[in-house]
Amino acid sequence: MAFTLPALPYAKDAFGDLISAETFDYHHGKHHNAYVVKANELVAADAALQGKSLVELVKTAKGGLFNQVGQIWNHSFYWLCLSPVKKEPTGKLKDMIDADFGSVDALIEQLKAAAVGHFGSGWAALNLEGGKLVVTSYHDADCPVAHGATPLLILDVWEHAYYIDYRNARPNYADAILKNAIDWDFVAQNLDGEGASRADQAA
Ligand code: MN3
Repeated sequence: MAFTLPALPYAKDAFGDLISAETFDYHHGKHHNAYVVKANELVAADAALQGKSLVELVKTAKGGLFNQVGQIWNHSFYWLCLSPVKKEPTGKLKDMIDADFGSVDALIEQLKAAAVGHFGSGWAALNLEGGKLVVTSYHDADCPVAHGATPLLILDVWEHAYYIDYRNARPNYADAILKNAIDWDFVAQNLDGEGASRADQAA
C-alpha cells in the first residue's frame, strides 16, 4: 500500500509568526509531500519492497530510498512535536528533565546548541536511551528509529524549515520554536513509545 502524506494536526495558520502558513504550504505541502511521492515511486518499482511498513523500510533501506522514507518518518514525527499553544513539561517528563539536565531551560539550551551547531541539513533530537534523556543530532535524512533509539522530540534544522520565516537565522528559529511551540505532552507520551507509533502509522 502506498504511503500517504499525513494531514497536519493543526491549522497551518495556527502558529502566527512562529511558523507561517506559507512555511507549512512549502514544508508540508511541497517538501514532505515530495518525499512521499518519491518513496512510493521507488517502492512501486521493486516488488521486494512492497508491503513493508514505513519503519521496516527506515530500518533496512539504503541510499535514495532511505533518504525518502527517513524524511517521511522525520517529518510525520516533527509535526506531532509542535503545538500552536505554548506548553510546559510536567509530571514524570519534568522530573526526568530536572534529573538529567538540571532544568527545562538547560535542556532547551542543549537542544538549541545541537540545532545551531549541527553543520548542514539535519535534525536536532531528544532521545530516551537506557532510561536517560539524551540530546543528539542527525544528518540529512538520518532518523532516530534507524538507530533503535526511542525518539522523544525532533527539530528540523534543514533550511527549508526556517528560511521563509527566519531567513538564514537558524538560532532564532530554534530559540523561538523550542521555547514556544513544542508539544511537551506529545514528548511525554513518547517515553513509552506511544507517540512514536503514532508517527509510524501516520504515513
Ligand atoms: Mn523538513
